[in-house]
Amino acid sequence: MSEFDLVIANGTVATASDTFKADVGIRDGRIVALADDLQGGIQTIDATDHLVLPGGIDSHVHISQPSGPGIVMADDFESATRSAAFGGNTLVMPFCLQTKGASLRQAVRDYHALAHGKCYVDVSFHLIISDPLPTVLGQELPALVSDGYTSFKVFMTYQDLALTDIELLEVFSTARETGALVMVHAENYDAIRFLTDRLERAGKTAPHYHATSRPIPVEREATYRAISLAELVDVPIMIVHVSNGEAIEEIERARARGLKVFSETCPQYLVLTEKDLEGLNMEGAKYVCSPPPRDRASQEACWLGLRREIFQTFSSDHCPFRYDDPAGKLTPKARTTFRWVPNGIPGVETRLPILFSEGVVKGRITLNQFVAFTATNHAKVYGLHPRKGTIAVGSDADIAIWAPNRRAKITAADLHQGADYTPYEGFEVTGWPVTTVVRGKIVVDCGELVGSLQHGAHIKRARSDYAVPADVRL
Ligand code: DUC
Ligand code: ZN
Ligand code: ZN
Repeated sequence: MSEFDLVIANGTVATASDTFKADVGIRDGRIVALADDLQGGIQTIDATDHLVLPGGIDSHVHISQPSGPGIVMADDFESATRSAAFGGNTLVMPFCLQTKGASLRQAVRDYHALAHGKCYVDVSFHLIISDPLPTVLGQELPALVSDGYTSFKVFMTYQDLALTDIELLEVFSTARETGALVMVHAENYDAIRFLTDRLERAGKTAPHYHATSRPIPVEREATYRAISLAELVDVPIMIVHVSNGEAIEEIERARARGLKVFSETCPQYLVLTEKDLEGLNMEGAKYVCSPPPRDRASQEACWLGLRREIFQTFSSDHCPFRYDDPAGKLTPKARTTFRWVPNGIPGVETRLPILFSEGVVKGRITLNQFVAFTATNHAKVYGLHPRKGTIAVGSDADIAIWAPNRRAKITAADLHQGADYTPYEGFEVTGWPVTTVVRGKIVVDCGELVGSLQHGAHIKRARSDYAVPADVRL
């Protein structure tokens, strides 16, 4: 009998802490050996001149999420996980949305039905709490956390999603009691409504006014308020999609006070600006996401936040809508005002190449930081480590093999997503993931899809160490 099902030979392995030459021996979906020269694989991949990295974990993606009347997300589980695999990811974490008045448990059942048999890579669900009913906070949520859904997102903006301060406090308090990690979308709903009404009255309705309606103070205030409310109940929080230096300063100030405030940024805040929303006619709608891309100074602040490891995770916030589609960005109402442009951009396939090229190749971050920001820290923050997010004996064999010198120009025609455009069209990168292995099975082989929709599984998660309140000693 062969010792290994698969050997990845002659590559350079990098983890969040080390870079070394080693062969990786895989059996029954797990890494069972790391050594100089492994023989005896049923199958061998020659990774000479390639990097062997933990498969990307994208802990912030939206798949088949209800998005309002007449609007349909561009990706279902099949296309999203295919696109993720081509982008070097082995696990993605989409959000299971509770709609107002509805049961969270039923939402989870329905979401599993959408994912079942439709995943090329592994998935693990976060929850979104839109209606903190007594039954949800008292019974459903604690039971779901015990069942392995150990993180959930709350919104401080959007009709039908925004929670009031007292609701946030109730939800934060439940997170503390159950040991779940809360993710916060920090933007001030009333301020956005005020600015949007004023812009519309002045006839300023083109897509680029989306950015004008959500300036930095809208995000900075909500970030500070979320932190303060979390401080009141002593619960750790994760501020997602941070876009600028003033919000980062609030996070740093909170940390300096000893609070457990974690944070995430995304590619759009490193390489896009609000100028991108100024395209002709409706073209700017392709870049409408929230918070909006800002300016060069904000980009620099986010790079510094990565370099100084203020951010733990770098996610795509993949939230895809087709552009040329009445069920997407060009929904008829969107032509009347930016208020109705579906909010979000695709990015699960381009997240890793953009950070690798702009970060590692250009010397802004190290290769080991890249691994931490794109895989290991996601696993640690969300209760998947050490099974996921690293290359170590005993861990799942979730691996991306990279051609570090390969040059590519990003174009929608080459991507494997459901959306008909990419906000990064024409962006040039160096370094591309060529082969993706999920629990020992090759899903993408030198740019060819060879995986099966039955292979990707939903992964239950442990409670995160990051969710332990600051005053509790382990
Ligand atoms: N928040 C997200 O996290 N994704 C897309 C839209 C939004 O507001
Ligand atoms: Zn959000
Ligand atoms: Zn999101």
